[in-house]
Amino acid sequence: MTALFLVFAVVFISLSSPRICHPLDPLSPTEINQVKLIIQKSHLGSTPNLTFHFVDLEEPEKHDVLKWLSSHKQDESFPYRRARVVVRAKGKTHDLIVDLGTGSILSDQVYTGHGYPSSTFAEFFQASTLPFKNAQFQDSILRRGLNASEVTCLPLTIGWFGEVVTRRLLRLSCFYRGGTTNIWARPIGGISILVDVESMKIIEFVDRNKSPLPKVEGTDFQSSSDQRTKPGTCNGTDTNATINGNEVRWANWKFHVAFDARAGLIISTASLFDAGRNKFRDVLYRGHVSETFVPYMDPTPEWYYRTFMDIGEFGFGRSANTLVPLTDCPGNAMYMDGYLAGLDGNAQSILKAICIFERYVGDPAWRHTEVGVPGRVITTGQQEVNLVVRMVATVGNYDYVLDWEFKKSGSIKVGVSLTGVLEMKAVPYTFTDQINEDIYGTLVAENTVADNHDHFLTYYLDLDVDGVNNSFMKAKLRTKRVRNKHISPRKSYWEVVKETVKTEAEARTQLGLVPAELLIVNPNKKTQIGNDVSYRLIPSQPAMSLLADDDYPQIRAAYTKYQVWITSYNKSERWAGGFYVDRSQGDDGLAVWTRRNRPIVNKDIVLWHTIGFHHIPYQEDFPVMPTIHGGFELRPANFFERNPLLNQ
Ligand SMILES: *[C@@H]1O[C@H](CO)[C@@H](O)[C@H](O)[C@H]1NC(C)=O
Ligand SMILES: *[C@@H]1O[C@H](CO)[C@@H](O)[C@H](O)[C@H]1NC(C)=O
Ligand SMILES: *[C@@H]1O[C@H](CO)[C@@H](O)[C@H](O)[C@H]1NC(C)=O
Ligand SMILES: *[C@@H]1O[C@H](CO)[C@@H](O)[C@H](O)[C@H]1NC(C)=O
Ligand SMILES: *[C@@H]1O[C@H](CO)[C@@H](O)[C@H](O)[C@H]1NC(C)=O
Ligand SMILES: *[C@@H]1O[C@H](CO)[C@@H](O)[C@H](O)[C@H]1NC(C)=O
Ligand SMILES: [Cu+2]
Repeated sequence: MTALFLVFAVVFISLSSPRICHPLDPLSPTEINQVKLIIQKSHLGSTPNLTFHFVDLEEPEKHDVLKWLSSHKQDESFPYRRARVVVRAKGKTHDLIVDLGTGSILSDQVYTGHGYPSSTFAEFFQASTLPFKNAQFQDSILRRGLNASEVTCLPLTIGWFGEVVTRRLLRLSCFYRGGTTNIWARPIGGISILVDVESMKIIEFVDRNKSPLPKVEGTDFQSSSDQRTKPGTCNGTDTNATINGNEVRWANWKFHVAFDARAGLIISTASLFDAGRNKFRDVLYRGHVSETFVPYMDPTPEWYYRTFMDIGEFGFGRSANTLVPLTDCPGNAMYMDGYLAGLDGNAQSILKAICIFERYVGDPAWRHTEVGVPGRVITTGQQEVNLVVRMVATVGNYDYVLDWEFKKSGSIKVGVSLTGVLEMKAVPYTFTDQINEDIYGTLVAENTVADNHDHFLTYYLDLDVDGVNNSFMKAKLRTKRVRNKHISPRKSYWEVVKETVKTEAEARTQLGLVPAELLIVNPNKKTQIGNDVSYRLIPSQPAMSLLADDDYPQIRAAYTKYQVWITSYNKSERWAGGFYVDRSQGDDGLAVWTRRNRPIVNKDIVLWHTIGFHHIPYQEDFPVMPTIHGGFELRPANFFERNPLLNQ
């Protein structure tokens, strides 16, 4: 939820560019550096303290990509290559499109709407050092009898609470290491420091000293001995996947993997080989985490503002880790590096940012024992082997393990595992009986409360099921009474009532209220026996935001009131909580776009799905939390003529 300084783990590089093989390939280090040069040569080049907040591939037009991919002239390079760049110059946000082919700036717009681009990690770092030059802070630390050299302050984004005029601000929260590396477990209660990022100055210092520092005992979680087996078995040749640039082929799947500073992992142009038809068939044009929302359930002065939107305020890619073989990924994993731009626009790399491996699940993919054939017992089946694409984002205290798991059955299982350390606050209590006020969380250790909060991860899923034009269908299960007693002694059964959803407003769905299956259907394609070709969304536990609609964080993350939305495809509508999320006011994003209530029947449509966790902390989550898993499955539904596992 807050930025750690992974910038230290980042390697500065100047590599020559690999050949661009796919129009959705992420910007290479050479291209990132080229973007910087183009900006430097422009009118912005002379601006002092120019900072780069966003440098990303400007996604090419979808029809151009599809045309290029389907033409058999893929040795020809894609006609254009562009970057979207957001820089801050003289207190203004410039939103630019840069053409890499011609080295020119195609557009430069000063953004004047609400919200800001995320602060750079260098700014987070600078902000975190400010208290140590501040007399009031040093005084507060001294009065507590603490050693300032053992204090870590971390910057938190502060959301928006109705202010008419906003500034780029961060709030620092401080922790005492003093014998532990688990800083989160030793919050220094009462101190709150507001930083103006633009002037890089402390503009408010508050100390409401009241709670003792939680003790150090039991907070550490670093394993003393390295419990991993020795590396060396880590050799990608164990996986049957073929990786060519960013394109992966495995079993009947073909897809593209990209690393993105904002979204983290992006899966594009995923298609399935259909042995029956002897061709690849489209499934997913593009899928990634679009936004996250992590509001804490504590209205007190030091906590109320903790209503993080990690993708827009920090970035999953910028928070990506170098994966550790045999802890993060198994021994048969292959790895991909990730590239992004630093504050100065220079390319940086995150080595081993993505891993790809075959998972021997240990379960049958299907099986059957047949005893009905006279004289024989027939048992057949197949083991399940899947291909997993993974990255891990550590956004301050939390670690998100993000998986895309491809199955030979045609399913894509999207998984999120949460682990890491809870956000905690210091309290005077050492036993639950002493508590007679609202503590907004759980006493997880002596003098330590972990606050209640939510995690909502919203996925952008541009499904193109067997083609671009799709519809959204709800197959509702409805109880039917049997009227005719002469036909059947049964009184009831359920029937399926299929309903094609006509508009964006109707498509918003709160899961679990009505039994229904949700399908993305291609109304132009049928199986040989006449069923609609489709994919089905299988959600896991439904959770939606419980905040009041008029609460400021909820206004910013209004889309979390429904777990499913459908939009009519628009290339610029990708970020569910808007593009400029830091201090945003809810006037961009899914909830706003869909007010147009566009028709969605037999159109290029995008499915948005939110996975939610209401997190009531438990003692087992201290001092570090065992992973908890959530996710969903996209499963073929009358896509194939029969079980596709039998054709392989
Ligand atoms: C540029 O940054 C430096 C160091 O942060 C600061 O001293 C200087 O005033 C800044 N210049 C402008 C024009 O903002
Ligand atoms: C404060 O901590 C630093 C670094 O941890 C240590 O070197 C120093 O001796 C400590 N000072 C006191 C007064 O304990
Ligand atoms: C991985 O396996 C290949 C082929 O067996 C071998 O050439 C290579 O040296 C191995 N790499 C490592 C790091 O063990
Ligand atoms: C992987 O390849 C090996 C050797 O080519 C083969 O024996 C094995 O069955 C393959 N595994 C899967 C899951 O396809
Ligand atoms: C999709 O439908 C639109 C009309 O909504 C039509 O213009 C377009 O040609 C269709 N695209 C494909 C690939 O069928
Ligand atoms: C695409 O979406 C953006 C943002 O909602 C909007 O401004 C623009 O008009 C849309 N374009 C079309 C063609 O609908
Ligand atoms: Cu949590």
